[in-house]
Amino acid sequence: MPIKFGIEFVPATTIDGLVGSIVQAENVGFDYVWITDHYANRCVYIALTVAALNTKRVKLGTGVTNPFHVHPAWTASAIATLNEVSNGRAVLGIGPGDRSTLAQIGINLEKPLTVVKEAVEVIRRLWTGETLNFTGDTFRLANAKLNFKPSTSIPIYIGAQGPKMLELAGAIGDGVLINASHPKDFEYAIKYIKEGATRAGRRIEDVDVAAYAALSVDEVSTKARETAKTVVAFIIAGSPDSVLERHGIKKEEVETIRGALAKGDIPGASKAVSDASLDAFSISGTPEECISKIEQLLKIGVTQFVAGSPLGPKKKAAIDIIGKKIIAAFK
Ligand code: F42
Repeated sequence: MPIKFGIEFVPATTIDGLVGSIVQAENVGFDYVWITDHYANRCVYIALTVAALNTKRVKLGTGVTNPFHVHPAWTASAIATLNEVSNGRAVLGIGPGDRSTLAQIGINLEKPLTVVKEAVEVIRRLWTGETLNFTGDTFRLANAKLNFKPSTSIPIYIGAQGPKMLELAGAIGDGVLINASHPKDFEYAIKYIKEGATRAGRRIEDVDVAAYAALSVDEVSTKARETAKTVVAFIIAGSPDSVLERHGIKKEEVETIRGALAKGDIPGASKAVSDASLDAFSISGTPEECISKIEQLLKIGVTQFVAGSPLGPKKKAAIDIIGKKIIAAFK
């Protein structure tokens, strides 16, 4: 199976601006468009609908929504509607949600594993047209039924980094979206996905393992790497100690970055990002350098590469380079 290519879009700009980039991504050969979901950005479903109306081939998904903020019955209806509007191109990406964003609106991430597991079951069962009576630990539905059902089967991808969430994705996901860029993180993740799959009587081949990576590409390597520094500073600031230790990131570097970001000093945080950190938390460089890193991920078992922010110093040029040089190299 050739590797599939996806691209992440953050609806932080107007939908008008976003849709031009989505059409460009379809034209240069991407297979999947994933749009992030945070309440503070433009609404993911409106962005996906406009994308559906302006594209023909690319698959379109939430990357990722969460069942703490949005009830799974609502998600089941929204994604089934997107599937209609896009002629069967919808995919659902769902994860526990971003802890700090949800905290801003008073939502605590309690029992994230149970909530995601139950949400996926509720959504799948509603999609079958079943009249659902469901008593879970976190969701209760009584005589719930959709008045329509998807005409094609819709894959569900689970956003996961932690061992238990990765196992769950292996057990019940059609795919898994892993926010990471380095082979070590995928070796770690695939071990747990495999365990989950095996325990559920499935095979890892049943799961599309997607690397949701921070990519920055430019014909000039230093320009690409400089651009990746801000994203990497934020990744380091939000990473648990276990992940920072896995990559041997020095404590002083982490403290400098976190201290600068706490003061709103983004240039200061970016300046503190070392070359080693750039390599641990991004794929950045020339197209050839990026291709060789993606090849390493393929060997480990990654089956979809999702080009995540920042893409490159200039977004439009970067999407073209990814299509013409990187995607073309794997065809
Ligand atoms: N989050 C967003 O809010 N919006 C996005 O657009 C978004 C995109 C995205 C894309 C890819 C991706 O991989 C993640 C993305 N995220 C996005 C983040 C995502 O929503 C999650 O925050 C992120 O994936 C972190 O998830 P995690 O796998 O690390 O899970 C956390 C919550 C965790 O604690 N996991 C533990 C584990 O081991 O996996 C589970 C702990 C556990 O078992 N808990 C028990 C339970 O029932 O849940 C309860 C234990 C107890 O005693 O309470």
